Amino acid sequence: MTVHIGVIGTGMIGQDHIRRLTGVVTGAEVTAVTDVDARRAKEVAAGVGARALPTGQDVIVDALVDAVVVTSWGPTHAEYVLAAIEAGKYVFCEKPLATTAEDALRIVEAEEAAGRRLVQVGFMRRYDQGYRAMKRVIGEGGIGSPLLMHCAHRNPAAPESYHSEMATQDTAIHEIDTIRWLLDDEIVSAQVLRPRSTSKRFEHLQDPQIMLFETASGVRIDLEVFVNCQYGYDIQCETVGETGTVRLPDPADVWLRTAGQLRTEVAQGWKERFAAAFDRELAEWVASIQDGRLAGPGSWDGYAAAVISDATVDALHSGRVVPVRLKDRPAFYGGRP
Ligand code: NAD
Ligand code: ISE
Repeated sequence: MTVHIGVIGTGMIGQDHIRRLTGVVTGAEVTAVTDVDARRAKEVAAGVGARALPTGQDVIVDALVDAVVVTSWGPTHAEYVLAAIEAGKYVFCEKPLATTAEDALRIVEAEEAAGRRLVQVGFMRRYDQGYRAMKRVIGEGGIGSPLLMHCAHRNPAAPESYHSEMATQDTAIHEIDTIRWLLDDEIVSAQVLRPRSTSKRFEHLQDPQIMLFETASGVRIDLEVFVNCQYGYDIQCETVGETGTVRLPDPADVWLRTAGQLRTEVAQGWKERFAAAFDRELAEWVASIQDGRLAGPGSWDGYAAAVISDATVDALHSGRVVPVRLKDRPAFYGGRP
């Protein structure tokens, strides 16, 4: 069965997902798109033989759309996800699920009331080969009980519109989800340290930041977020356990020996670094719709990430260790994270 897909938001990642759903993933067809920039929507639609519709609501209720992909700006996500649930359609929403914990909770409640899982959140690192291997090792007891985790999330440069809170809301949100999923544990507190800022940033930005998280079982995580590191898009993660450590590999690339040097390339952006993970994420999403059983990160994960993100932003401003207060996880969403 072909899954007919409507895409809301035809910007950078919207276009990348449309290319993927059209040319990489089997069993999917993009039948409708929209964007507040109608000209852009029309151009993108023409490129894949889809229709450009005036609004997101039109896409959601369209009879030729079975499932919706939301790739518009973060603050618009909740409204579209709620409308898709109301229409009884599967919806894949890029991160964040919602920009407030209240909106994320409304989505959790709406989905529970609908009685079946309809929502998947775009936490694509769960589909990265290296992260999957790390989760397998931890789950099989390969390093004993995890005790510590060291992470770094570096981007080459951030635009002027990027502000200090976005280091959490836009960037660290990936690690917030990955930590919960890798450790099968819940984050219970957050703290943020402010090192000396790089001179290569816009004045208003605190960059880098060090975030410290603690989980319910007592694992401590340090995360460096550095979005003007200049040299590339670099994601690091090492988990230290009682009997060993497991570390994320660098993406495979050749090593060049020349002129007295040994060199390899560093990725320059998320598109390149996580290309294979995005492919797998959407392929598995489409396959799970065909099976009628969503299995990827869902509304509860989007809600938990939003609450932890709020606590981390609070910690940035207050300098305190801020506790994370999640609602009780509904039985509908199964066991821990
Ligand atoms: P973008 O600005 O390139 O594209 C967003 C598009 O949405 C724009 O074309 C804009 O006109 C359109 N839009 C905005 N409001 C809309 C609305 N109400 N209805 C319809 N269209 C609307 O941004 P982007 O980089 O593509 O990011 C989009 C989303 O994807 C963000 O939530 C971002 O956090 C997420 N993202 C995720 C990753 C990842 O690594 N998973 C990477 C990049 C972006
Ligand atoms: C961007 O939106 C992403 O999701 C990238 O993965 C992240 O590295 C970047 O900091 C965000 O702005």
